Amino acid sequence: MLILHNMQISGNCYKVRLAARQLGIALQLKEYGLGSGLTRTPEFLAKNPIGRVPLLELEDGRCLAESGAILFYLAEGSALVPKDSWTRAKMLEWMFFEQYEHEPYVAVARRWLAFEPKEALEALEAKRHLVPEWHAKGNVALTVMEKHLAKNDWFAGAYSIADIALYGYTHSAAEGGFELSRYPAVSYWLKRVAAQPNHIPLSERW
Ligand SMILES: N[C@@H](CCC(=O)N[C@@H](CS)C(=O)NCC(=O)O)C(=O)O
Repeated sequence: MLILHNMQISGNCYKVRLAARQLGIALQLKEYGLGSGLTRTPEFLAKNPIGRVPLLELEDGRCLAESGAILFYLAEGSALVPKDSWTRAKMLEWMFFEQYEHEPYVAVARRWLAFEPKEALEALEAKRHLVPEWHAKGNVALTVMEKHLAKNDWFAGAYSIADIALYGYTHSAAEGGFELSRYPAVSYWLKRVAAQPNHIPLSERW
């Protein structure tokens, strides 16, 4: 069986759990707690030198990092990846947008404002000056999404892994101090994603 090296609260890991569930792919989960240091052990770094989860481990021991790459690997050939090459490229465009323009601000604000363990308060204080920048840049990304979703139901044709990738941290953006009520089209899209067959919430244990 495929092993997902997982952190339950991570939106990046949630994307993979959600796609796998919707694709009917079984996963064995191995949990890495936030701040546990378990992603930086020599054993884990031998599997993923980047030292981060999600990490998908195949039965033959090959390992694949990066949530977007894992989504693409699991979903290729399914209805979650457009058949048409242009629409598939647009899907990838949104997934790269998610990683460069959205996740570094929307996810990072949530991570530090909602989840950093008490013992790391000093580290949070050192980052406090970055919060306005995370919010400003995260709101730029949400505005880009809002403009697209005002005219389209999905990011690339039909519901695809681009929607899953962007849902991961958008649906929990309030935990990072973002006001989703400012984005009505995004809010309707969140409801459409959550209404897809076999949707699971981030908190659901495998
Ligand atoms: N670009 C990566 C980001 C992965 C990432 O930042 N993972 C975090 C959890 S969300 C992590 O492993 N943190 C633990 C660590 O850095 O040691 C992806 O999309 O998978």
